[in-house]
Amino acid sequence: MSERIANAALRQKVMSADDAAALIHDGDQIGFGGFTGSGYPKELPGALTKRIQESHGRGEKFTVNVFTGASTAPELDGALASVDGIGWRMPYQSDPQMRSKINDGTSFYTDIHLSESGMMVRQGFFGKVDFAVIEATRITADGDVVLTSSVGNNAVYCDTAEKVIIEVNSWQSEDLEGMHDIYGGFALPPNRVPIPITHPGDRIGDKFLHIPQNKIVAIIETAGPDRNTPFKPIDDDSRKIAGFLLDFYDNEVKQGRIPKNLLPLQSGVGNIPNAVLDGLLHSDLEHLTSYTEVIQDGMIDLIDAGKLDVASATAFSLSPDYAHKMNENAAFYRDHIILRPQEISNHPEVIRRLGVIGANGMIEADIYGNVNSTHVMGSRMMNGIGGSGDFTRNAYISAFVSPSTAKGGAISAIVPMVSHVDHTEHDGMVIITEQGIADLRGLAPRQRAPKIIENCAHPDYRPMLLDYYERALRDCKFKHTPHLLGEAYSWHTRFLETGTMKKD
Ligand code: 0RQ
Repeated sequence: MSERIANAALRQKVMSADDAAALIHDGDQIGFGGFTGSGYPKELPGALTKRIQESHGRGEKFTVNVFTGASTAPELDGALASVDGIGWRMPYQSDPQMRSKINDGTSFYTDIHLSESGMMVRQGFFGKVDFAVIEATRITADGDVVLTSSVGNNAVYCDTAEKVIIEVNSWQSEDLEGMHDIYGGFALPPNRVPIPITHPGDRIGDKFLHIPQNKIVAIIETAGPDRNTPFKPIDDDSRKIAGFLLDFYDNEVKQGRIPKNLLPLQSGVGNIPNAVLDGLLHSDLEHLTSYTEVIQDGMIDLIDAGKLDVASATAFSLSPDYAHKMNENAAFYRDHIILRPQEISNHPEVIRRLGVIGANGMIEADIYGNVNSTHVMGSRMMNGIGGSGDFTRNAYISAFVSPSTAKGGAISAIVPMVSHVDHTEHDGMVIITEQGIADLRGLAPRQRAPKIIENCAHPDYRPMLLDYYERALRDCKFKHTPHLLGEAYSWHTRFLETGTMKKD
């Protein structure tokens, strides 16, 4: 048995994943650890999938309700979804199988701001949590748990669940100990107190997760890697978008609105944020800080180059090479990285206080600056709002970044009216595509529209958007936010009917 379980009583609870899965029943609500493919349980979900499949084979009903931190991996979301094992899911996902079960109506999905998901569990809005299933790298002699590559909602699920199952994963570095900062000061209103973070590097909690031992019903030993996906090479459009964003920051410094080393940075995941981090690496900026959700490869490069003093997040989202590097050098990186519960990494109060500057991806924006991050053509769920709302609404400056077209040019990312709204015109401040940047701060709707169309829309769609806007301005009775309601969604319906938003 692994020496990673140092507590004698807990060693007695080691069992196989199959035996642990046998404790779970139809209708159970399970809070799984895991955030963007990091720190999720590796074996119990597969064993549970098998159990569900066998039940279905006998004609019995068996689904579970799945709570997580954010997205997980094919071994968790993918496996359970593939056997129609998930009745309801929250708060974020990005797995192709899970996505298709949400969109074909098999599974309910409640898409929630990541900062609010744990809070709502504590408030009891989702009912009783039956099991928490989390991953640890080590359990101390005192029974304290050292988490792995994400914190996510682990603490809230262990606090609220009736029973806890822990996977102790020997693939994860034991040197992660000391990187986590588990804040336990959550209370329900009216007893809340300020969260005492005034700098991204502040530690306010404990390095261990404390779980009452009588709740722990099973421990499983595992050795599997996280779902670490390689980043695509940075493409030209991403580089252009990153260039616009960095020039914009540079100008903000020149205008005296932000300090020379910027303010704590938040970036979404993906190709464009990666290009932004690469741009920062090749800039002369120093003493950067980050208060964000996930640590990506580019942040590790910035730490290595001595440019990023500290990064606060709730999880890693690393490529396989960088995950290996983290496992080898966690003792070094833990002086520069803090992993917090997502209730804290994404907390509006802290984001607002620190003056975080954020940049997130989008599906589409409209000519007035409303943004859709989640639904393709208004109905098909892509991933979820994730942390984009937590940061956008509360950041000092919040930008949305996207190529100006999708699907080989058949879709314009700038449309007359968004087909679903996640971030209203009141939230986002700056929109950037490879065509250019629209700084919307302080602008009224009629000042915004021409700017977004001229600066951000693709030339193939610019005349169509201008034509729509000018006719709306002429024909709509009310001039504050002019629209032609009968036509506002014609771009989306045309795409659904013909496969392109372009006219003949
Ligand atoms: O689909 O892969 O099938 O071709 O959306 O688009 O351009 O590769 O960009 O990976 O950054 O994702 C908004 C989805 C953008 C993401 C979104 C299609 C496009 C492609 C991906 P294919 P790209 P990205 C921190 C913050 C919400 C959560 C968030 C997201 C696929 O950024 O999920 O911000 N954001 N979290 O073809 C139809 C359009 C489209 C479109 C793109 N207008 N119409 N399809 N696509 N635009 C992280 C966390 O919270 C964990």
